[in-house]
Amino acid sequence: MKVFLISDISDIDGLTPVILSELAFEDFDYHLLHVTKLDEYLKEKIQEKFFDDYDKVFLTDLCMSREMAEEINTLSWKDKFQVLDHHYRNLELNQYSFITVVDERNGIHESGTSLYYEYLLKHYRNEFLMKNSVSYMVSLVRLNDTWEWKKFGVEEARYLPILLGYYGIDFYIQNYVDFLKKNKEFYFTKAETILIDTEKRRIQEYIEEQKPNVIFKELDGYRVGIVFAELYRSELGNELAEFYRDKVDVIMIINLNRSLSFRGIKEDYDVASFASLFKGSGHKLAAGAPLPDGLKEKIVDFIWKEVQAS
Ligand SMILES: [Mn+2]
Repeated sequence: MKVFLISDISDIDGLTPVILSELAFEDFDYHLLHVTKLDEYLKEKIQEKFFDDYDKVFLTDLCMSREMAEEINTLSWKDKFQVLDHHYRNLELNQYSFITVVDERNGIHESGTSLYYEYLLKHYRNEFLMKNSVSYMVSLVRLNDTWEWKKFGVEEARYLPILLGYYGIDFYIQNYVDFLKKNKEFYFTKAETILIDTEKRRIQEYIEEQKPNVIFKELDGYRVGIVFAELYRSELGNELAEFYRDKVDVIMIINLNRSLSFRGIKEDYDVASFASLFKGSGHKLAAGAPLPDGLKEKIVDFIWKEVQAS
């Protein structure tokens, strides 16, 4: 069986399905992308008949638009696709046979990785997938992605994104494929523990540095705290939302090289619906959106004008 995986490039929840696929399948290829690029990518690849080479195409931690799903639904081979997603705004797409979206089940929030792992265990169970090391890593990813680690006090769930930051995507994947094949139990090595401790200190310093830089605004009934940052968006967003709890309902992080991120900690404020004002989407407490077109050029123009006026 030849398998193709399309998954979200932006965090460990999107990357871990690649690792799991390496454990589950012998003949396997993948492509990582940002969800905003997914429709375009699918359209192109369907036109090229790219998927003809594959028996199964998984999409994890992301979902196509309704229009795209509608288009795929007309294909005779649509059930070659299997979407496993947990973004609750896509729940209504469950009507399609090839889409499964689960946000919460029995009080537990799912993640792309946990849904994919469950699917693999059900259909492609093997000795690798059944290892404790694998199921433990999957649980860390889920706790991290849903931010439930805070509730359960599982500090270790913070560590995988830290290592991803150090290793980069390709090495992170290869490292954990090898590790999980070799080890029955999951653990962080001595060297990794040193990296993690150092990084934890740096994250805390970075957050402290950003606290006084927050710009306060209001939009659509939301009180917004805005910061410019490129690093540690989840840690930063959550901690700032906590720190400014009385002043803001949502934290907006502007990463000029990537995207807008939104983080909240209040159940009554839907961060994903706030993100939709910026053509974004996500979860109730964590969401993202693309940068406005031409933003960098506008910033440069603004700086130029200031200089010329002076
Ligand atoms: Mn996710």
